[in-house]
Amino acid sequence: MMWTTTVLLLLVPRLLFTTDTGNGTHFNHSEIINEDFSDAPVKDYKPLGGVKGRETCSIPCDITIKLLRDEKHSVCGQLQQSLLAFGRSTRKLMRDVMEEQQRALDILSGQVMELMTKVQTLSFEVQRSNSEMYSIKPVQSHGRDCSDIRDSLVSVVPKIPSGIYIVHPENTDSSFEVFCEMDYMGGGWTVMQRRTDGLTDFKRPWADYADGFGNLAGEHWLGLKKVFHIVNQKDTRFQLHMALVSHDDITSYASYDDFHLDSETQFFSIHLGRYAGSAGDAFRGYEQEQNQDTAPFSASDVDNDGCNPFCSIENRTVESCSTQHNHTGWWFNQCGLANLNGTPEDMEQNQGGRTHILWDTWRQNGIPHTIKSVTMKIRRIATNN
Ligand SMILES: [Ca+2]
Repeated sequence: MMWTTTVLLLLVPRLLFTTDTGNGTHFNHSEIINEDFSDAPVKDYKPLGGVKGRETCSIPCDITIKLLRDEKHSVCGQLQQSLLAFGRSTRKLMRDVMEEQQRALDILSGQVMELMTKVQTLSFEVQRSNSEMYSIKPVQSHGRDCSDIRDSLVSVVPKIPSGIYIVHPENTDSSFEVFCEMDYMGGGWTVMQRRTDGLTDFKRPWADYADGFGNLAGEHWLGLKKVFHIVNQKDTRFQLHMALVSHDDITSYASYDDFHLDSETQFFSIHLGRYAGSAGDAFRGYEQEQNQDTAPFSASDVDNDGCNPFCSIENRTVESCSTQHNHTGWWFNQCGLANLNGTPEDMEQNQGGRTHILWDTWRQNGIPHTIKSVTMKIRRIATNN
């Protein structure tokens, strides 16, 4: 069996590394025979079956040798065919495996594409829900003031919601939150004061009136510094609008165009344009000494009220209009006929001092209305571009 083992050792590596290309893919039968089955072994051949020597052969030795050689050739041929078949089946198996893997890859590829499409759809869905959230929680849009925000959103948002927005007026380093009324008289109103329930204490010193206080969504004073920044932007003109509601739910308003404030060094003196409205021009009053236009702001600890050392009001001597008006802040001028920072409560309960919201020119049958709520708001009315 030695020769069979030799043939296998020689043939198997060659068959395993054979490819289908080229002329070298098939074995040269004669070469194999020449390599491994040369006539040389004939000399050393020892007959099988205990045959020893030419003299012991039952059949002529050369015939036996020929038969054995033919048998070797036949076995070798069969072995070669088997190995070739093995090689073919191996290559076919590899092709099948590769085709199977390709099909699996195609399926995975399709699944990846499907997942990517789903991710894209979900992204669009998230963007859409974000834009819907925007209308519920509007503190996301920035602009110079509420009019600027209104102008930038009006073409992209069908209904701009009222609420708290962030503004960054021109020529300032600071951004701050304001309440924007977007559904009142065309929208774009920045609320600078709101008084509705009396729960917020308006007895405040100068610093609070300068910086602002209260709850933007409810009662608050935006702050003179912030209002100054908004109304002193380049190429802008602002309208000041006071909306009043009486205890018996009658509404009225007073409006001034070209409203602006001086800086803090000038105590935020107020400047008012033309009056329009149904509540009367309480800021200017009926007489010159009642006129609050151009008056500086006063608070309980900063006295610019024109009563120096005192005023005589309704037969009473008044040194401080702020003290007279429940320690609130306002553009008092010899106290005057307006102070919207008073308390929204019944006048009958406030004998003596003037603690209530005052707009003395809004009257019914000669008697001032009792005011239960007020909102002061500003809006751009024109640009000079
Ligand atoms: Ca005074």
